[in-house]
Amino acid sequence: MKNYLSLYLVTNRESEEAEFLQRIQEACQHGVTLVQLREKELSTHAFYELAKKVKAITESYQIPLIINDRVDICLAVDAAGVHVGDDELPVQTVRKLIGDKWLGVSAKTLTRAQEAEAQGADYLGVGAIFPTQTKVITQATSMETLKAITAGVQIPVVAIGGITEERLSVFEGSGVAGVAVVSEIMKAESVAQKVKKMREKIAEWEGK
Ligand code: TZP
Repeated sequence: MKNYLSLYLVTNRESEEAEFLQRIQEACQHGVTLVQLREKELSTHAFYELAKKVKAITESYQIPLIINDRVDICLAVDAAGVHVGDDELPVQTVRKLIGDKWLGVSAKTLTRAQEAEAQGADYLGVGAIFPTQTKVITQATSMETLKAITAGVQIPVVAIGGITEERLSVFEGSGVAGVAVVSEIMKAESVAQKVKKMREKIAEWEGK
């Protein structure tokens, strides 16, 4: 799964649905490697309907879809996996529910990261590394903590929070498998150009 984490798009639905889906489609077409559907305010039914539409897009590009928080939606649409934070079901419970689907867990400390790994996480999301404009309850995670986590677990780690094209170079040598991005892509003037440029920059340090 590590290869799928390189440029990880986390969605933020701030536009009309047609434009939202169009942005996801453009991002998939031009090089994001994974999409996480993150919805905090939709009803279960609306989330399910939206997830089916997003999955139709990601599937057409053979890109995995991860559902934020909601195990039920993940199973209902047969997504590739689910990503959970601290306020969700315990990691080992999610693992039991989803079988061998991918399980991502948010971690802000090395202790939490190692716990999540032991409890069955497939990958970790670590951040916010930089201040973020996206509506989220989070706290800052330093680059030192990020590096301690990548060195202290076997599973792949994705950095998140305020990641822009300009900031990508700071992750060279950090040990991350990739970066997760919301606004830099979802709010880009040209999603296609932004994704292409980010992929090029990531390729410069990937594998180093
Ligand atoms: N978790 C930690 S920061 C964040 C999430 C979901 C939001 C990141 O959004 P952006 O716009 O890429 O800073």
